[in-house]
Order: sequence, then C-alpha cells, then structure tokens
Amino acid sequence: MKLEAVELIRLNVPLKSAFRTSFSSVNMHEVVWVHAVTDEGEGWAECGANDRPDYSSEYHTGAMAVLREFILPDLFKLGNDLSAEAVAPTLHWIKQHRMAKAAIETALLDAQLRASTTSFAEYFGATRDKVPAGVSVGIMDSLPELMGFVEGYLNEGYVRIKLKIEPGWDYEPVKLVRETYGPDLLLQVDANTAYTRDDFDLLKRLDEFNLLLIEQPIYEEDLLGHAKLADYIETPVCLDETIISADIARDAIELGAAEIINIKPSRVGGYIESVKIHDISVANNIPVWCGGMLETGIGRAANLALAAMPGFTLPGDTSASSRYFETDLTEPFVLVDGHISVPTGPGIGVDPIPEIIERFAVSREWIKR
Ligand code: OSB
Ligand code: MG
Repeated sequence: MKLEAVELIRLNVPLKSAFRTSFSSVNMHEVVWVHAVTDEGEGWAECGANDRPDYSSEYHTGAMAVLREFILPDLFKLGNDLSAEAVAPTLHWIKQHRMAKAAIETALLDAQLRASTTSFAEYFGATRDKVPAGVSVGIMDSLPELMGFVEGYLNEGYVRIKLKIEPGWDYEPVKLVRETYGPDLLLQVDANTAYTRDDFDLLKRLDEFNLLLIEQPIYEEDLLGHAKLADYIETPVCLDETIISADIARDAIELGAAEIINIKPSRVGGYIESVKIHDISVANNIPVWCGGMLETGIGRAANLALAAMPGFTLPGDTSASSRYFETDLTEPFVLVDGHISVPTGPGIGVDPIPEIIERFAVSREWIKR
C-alpha cells in the first residue's frame, strides 16, 4: 500500500452537557480526524488528543504539527512498503506523540482492511458481536444533579456507572449512589490523577462501597505509589494515564501497580499496541476494559471492535452516541439492552457523513506526498 495524501480535519462537535473531570470541564469535543488516501483506498481515524495538554502531554494542534512535519513525510517515503503494521517501527525514532501515531496507524489500518474486506473485529480476533456498555459520569455542581444523570443513564440501560472523583467530590457522591441503587450496581470511580501518596487513608474509606475499581488515583508516573496503594486498599487499582505502552503495562502488572487495566488505543499508540496489552494482561489474569476519549462514531467504531476481544471482561466507557452528542458524524451507535453492536463492515465499518463533517469542521488541510 502506498500513501498518496492525508487530510487533517479539525472539528468542534458540541457535547449534550458539560463533561467535568478533575482536570477540566468541556462543552465541546474539539478533535482532529485523519483521512488517509492510499492507492488501495481511503481510511479514517479520530485522534485522541484533547484541545489542551491536560489528560496527556498531547493536544490537537500539536498532534497536527508532528503529523505534518515528521510523521507523514516518513510514511510518504516508504512508498509501496507501507502497511499499518509498518507504521510503529518506522516512527519508532519519534519520541512519544502516541496519539498522533495512533491516528495515522488507525486510518491506514482502516484503508488496508477495507481493501481486503476485513473488519477491525476480525483483524483483532474479536469473539463477540456486541459489548456491554458502561457510562462515565462527570463531576457535578450538586448531589441532586448527579443523581438526575445517574438515574437517567440507568433507565437507558447502561450496565455500569463510573463516577469521576476529585478531592471534595468522592466519599459523599459514591456513598449516595451506592445507597440509592444497592449492592448489585456495578460502580467504579476515576480520579484522573487527582490524589497523592498523602491521600491513602482517604481513598481507603471508599473500600466500604465495594467498588469494581478505582481508576488512576495518583500521578501517572508514580508506578510504585500505585503499587503501595494497591497493597493498602481493598478496591482494585486500575491504571489509565500510566499505561502508555505494552512495556509499561508489563512492568505495572509485575510491580502490583495495575490490578486492572483501562486500554485506550489512542493513549498507547494504536490498536496494534492495544492488542499486545490485551494479550499481556490475559496472560497475567489482569482484567481489561476499553476506555474512551468522548469519541465520535469514527473513533467509537474501532473501540467497539477492540472491546469485543475475549480479555475485555469488564464493561467499557464505550457508550452510545446519544450519551455525548445530539448529532454524531456517523450512523449513531445505539444502546440495546445495555449493549452496543460491534460493526461488521470492512475496516472500522462505518462512514463519516459528509454534510455533518461540513457542519462541524473548523479547518481542513491536505498534505500530499
Ligand atoms: O479518564 O477515562 C478518562 C474522557 C476524556 C478524557 C479522559 C477520560 C474520559 C472519560 C470518558 O472518562 C470516557 C468516554 O466516555 O469516552
Ligand atoms: Mg480514566
């Protein structure tokens, strides 16, 4: 396969309601898409980078810059030797920038698999045709507001609730949700690194709520701190931000820092690396689940295929389109009995709708070989 041109599209897609985490509050999904044109056909991917370097060091215009200046010139140079599998080895010399690398690798994988009429799910060896959906619930201004959202999501059929937490918004909201819905509700929390090694006693108080897991409680580089916390509390420690590669996943598991892993393909450099993390986790009896970055249908389709692999034994943040957007940019993904169907068509299995791209696009730029 040969890469002919790439279109970088910046989109601002309004969210239905503000999504607040311990690191930001967003009303708009500001995102970059990569549209690859090859001699065998076209492919699409959504870059995971936020508008600001607040979740990881990457941000959308930075990802566009590294694609333009370094990543795409190297891939153009490969000529006919290009394949999705060749992307990571070719770009190995570029330090970090995993979300930018993931976006182009995914767009090329989409083009490659569309050409061979293979779905992402088949390529991954996925074993299910639908996956259970959880929902990530942001930090709210008040407990009644939170309960309104949780009630609504449970009525829709979501099978697992994840509450975003931060110091001052932890024990009370978790207690209220647990007491209201009882012991059978699958409930977990995500701190996005908001706590420190000084907060272990506070986090231990959450043990009484029998949570599925606590996600990324402390600083992403503090592997040893997570191992110490995992020893100290009953709630299983799950890592998100820390797990940026299969090598780090292996080390975190061996150190006892990751009792569960959230796999986000964008964070780890793509789906090929994600499958490696899945395999390492399965070999070590570590459950995994698929995280999200508020993706539009273009990113969501590929995540659902990954989440259908056998090691994904916990519900993911792969919610329906309607949880995020009034209007998605593909056919919307819908929740049916708490599950979302895995696309079966070639490649990611969905197509962007041109008129809707036009509506939300802020800029479109072609880069040619
Ligand atoms: O930490 O999992 C996270 C959204 C943006 C950035 C980080 C995170 C999240 C979510 C929502 O929790 C996941 C989703 O529904 O896509
Ligand atoms: Mg998280």
